[in-house]
Amino acid sequence: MNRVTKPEPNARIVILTGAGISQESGLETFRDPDGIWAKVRIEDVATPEAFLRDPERVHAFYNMRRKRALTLNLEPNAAHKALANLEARWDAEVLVVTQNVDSFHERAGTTNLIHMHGRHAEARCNYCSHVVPWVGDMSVHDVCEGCGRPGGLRPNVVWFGEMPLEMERIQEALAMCDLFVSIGTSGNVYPAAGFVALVRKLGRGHTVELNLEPSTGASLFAESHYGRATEIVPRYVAALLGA
Ligand code: BJW
Repeated sequence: MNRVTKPEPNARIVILTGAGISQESGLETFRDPDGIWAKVRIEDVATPEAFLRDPERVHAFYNMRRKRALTLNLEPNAAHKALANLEARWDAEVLVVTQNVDSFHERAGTTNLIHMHGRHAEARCNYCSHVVPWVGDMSVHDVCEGCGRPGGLRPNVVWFGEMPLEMERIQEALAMCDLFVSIGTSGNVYPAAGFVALVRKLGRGHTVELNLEPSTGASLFAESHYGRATEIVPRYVAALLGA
């Protein structure tokens, strides 16, 4: 690994993760050649308009992914575990902001975590916004336990054209951070793709990219390390912790 710039021990750290960190746990990424968007069209499954037009199709897509994630005994990998270890051992705040809808970060032990694109193991009611955990298949016939109406339940994920979750808290953390690390994301989807520019504009944090290959915004990062997440993330974390 190239030289790692070590922040002060009291540095506040924000870590953005994307599909690449979960790839070696057995989940598909979105934009790699064999990724999800090579097999289905975004307009058919990942917009509010798609859900209005054909809710059964959207449910089938998310039921398939939820089932895969929950039944194949997929496990958090060394990269998820390294980030949990960093949070446990670092003296100042470590906030993980994930675009992923899987639960690997929390299962690895990360507690200070924002799921900015939601979680696929939850349902949200379009009528009353009630959110409940959801493990099985979801359908247009399911009834919301909050308002008692059928037909409004959808996966609690953020589709294109919808506002990602907890943006205010994320923006505050980016403005205050001393170190911003982006892991396993292609840098194609906003607002997450704009976080590195925001940190630079605010003039505070050191910026680092850890990815399989340079992302779309690679030139904006002050430091970068390329390779598989299960190799470079534990090595990077060990360097931060001085191990
Ligand atoms: C490895 C690895 C290994 C592989 N180790 N690395 C025009 C210009 C600018 C913006 C817009 C525009 N038109 C529309 C927009 C906005 C739009 C947008 O960004 N569109 C772009 C496509 C242009 N964004 C939105 O609509 C968002 N909302 C929004 O903007 O609200 C308004 C707003 C205004 C102001 C402030 C705030 C908000 C919502 C976006 C919702 C995205 N939803 C999805 C689906 C979630 C549910 C689900 O899972 O089904 O989120 S799409 C999908 O992409 C998913 C992901 O979270 C997201 C990002 O993907 P990610 O994680 O980067 O995955 P990949 O596959 O792209 O990349 C993987 C990377 O890992 C690659 O680099 C690999 O090399 C690497 N990798 N294996 C390490 N083993």
